[in-house]
Amino acid sequence: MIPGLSIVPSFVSEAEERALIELIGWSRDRAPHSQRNRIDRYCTDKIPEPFARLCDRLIDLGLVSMRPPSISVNEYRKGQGIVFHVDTPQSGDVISILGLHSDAVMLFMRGWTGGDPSRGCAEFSLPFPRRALVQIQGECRRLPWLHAIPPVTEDRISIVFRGVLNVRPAL
Ligand SMILES: O=C(O)CCC(=O)C(=O)O
Repeated sequence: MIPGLSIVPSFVSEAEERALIELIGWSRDRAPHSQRNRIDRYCTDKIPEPFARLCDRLIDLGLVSMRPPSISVNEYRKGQGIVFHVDTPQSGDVISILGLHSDAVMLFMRGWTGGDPSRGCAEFSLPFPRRALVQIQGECRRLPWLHAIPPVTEDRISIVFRGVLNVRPAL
């Protein structure tokens, strides 16, 4: 495992997963997006109650030090993924990602090594089962580390909690 990378299996139950998918409004009749996955964003005062409860669970389990102020929902159709990237500094020190609806893989690469950046040159491959929570912080949160989701083999959703700052000791 890369330093700073961790996974919590079964962060939500199967019943909770079903309720979250219903809330997100997974709609099979929505026109498929050809390249990019669909993204919805929520900020501090407009976070739906079920997402707020997940934030409380993150705190109760000691996984974050504060309520994540920003939540994004990614909706991937079969064949869609997200290319290698590093999240912006505004995304905070800890990124927490809950995978729903299908299993996936998360790839990690240390800087560009040439070749197709969307697949193929990963140095570390993390199986990311549905209902698990992946946390990216510390070393793997920063360049030169990049992460990606290769094209998914089944429709998938992820809920991404951002904006959490590590509490630093006062000087
Ligand atoms: O969907 C995922 O599991 C990863 C999402 C991600 O890396 C991002 O939104 O920046």
